[in-house]
Amino acid sequence: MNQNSKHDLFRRYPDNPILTVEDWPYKANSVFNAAAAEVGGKILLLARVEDFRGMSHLTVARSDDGINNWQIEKMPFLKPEPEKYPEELWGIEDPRITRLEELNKWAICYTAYSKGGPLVSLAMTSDFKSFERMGPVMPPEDKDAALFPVKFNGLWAMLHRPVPKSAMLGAHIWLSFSPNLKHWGEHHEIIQAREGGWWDANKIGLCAPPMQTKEGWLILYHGVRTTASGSIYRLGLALLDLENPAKVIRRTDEWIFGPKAHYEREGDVDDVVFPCGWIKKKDTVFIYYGAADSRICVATADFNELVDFVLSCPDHSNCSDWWKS
Ligand code: BMA
Repeated sequence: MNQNSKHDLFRRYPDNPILTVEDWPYKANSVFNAAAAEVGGKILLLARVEDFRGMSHLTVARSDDGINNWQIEKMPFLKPEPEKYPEELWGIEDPRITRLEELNKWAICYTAYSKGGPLVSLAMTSDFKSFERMGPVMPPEDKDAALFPVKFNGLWAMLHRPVPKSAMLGAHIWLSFSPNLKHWGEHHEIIQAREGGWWDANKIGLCAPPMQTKEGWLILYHGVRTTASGSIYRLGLALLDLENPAKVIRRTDEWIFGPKAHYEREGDVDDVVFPCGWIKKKDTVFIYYGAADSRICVATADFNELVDFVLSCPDHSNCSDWWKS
């Protein structure tokens, strides 16, 4: 391991998983990949719930401390309505929540599974009781999207992961801008999946929404390693410039968290850790992640350790495709 190794940044909660389908007030196959937000002094998770047809919807759970005593809504918050919104034909998956202070609302980016493939849809809410659909904002195939909480030069910004027609070209993280959250343009490819034997070769995607730090926007992303016995989903960090988020300042070489515990290694899809939300409370970051596409877990990290670590990683400011050489 080199000096930039750090496999103990995230500490698993000893009583993981914190939420499973056994806790659910109605019958379902699995609960996983939950978005997170702090709402009215509580931690709110918007969980992906997969039914026995294989289609997903989103349901709200609330807890005072973000770990115990979850109150789970008896009805879904956001469920597919393919008659009115055909892009939701095969379900709604993997939400990410961003607080937009300027609008006094939360924005929820989610994957709508359309006949043409997964795409990015956006919904707005001010109370997590009702919501307004903004509709699809990126065509298929595109997912793993989240908004930044602030505008840049008067434009909203979104990270997302389009997939090119040829898998050979790799699936990378892009940044796009919008004046009104509906019409998106000024697209930049900003974080590339690496190639060859890397843990994050060929396919990466944003996990939780970008977290603002004094040093830049902290990005948590997943990398997918394809092996003879399936894919392994692991996590890395990057840091984007505060003023110009198209500029990647740092990126971890090694993954910082991967499937190790039995509840991450075995499930409907083995060897997956898949966070969709993180919450900073004082100096502790709570990372909420789906484990093996079957259950919801939490890990904690020290905020300053995360920032110090990413700052100690290779400088990317002047690099393009440096890993190929
Ligand atoms: C990704 C997404 C996630 C899922 C992961 C592992 O493509 O569909 O929802 O957790 O695969 O199966």
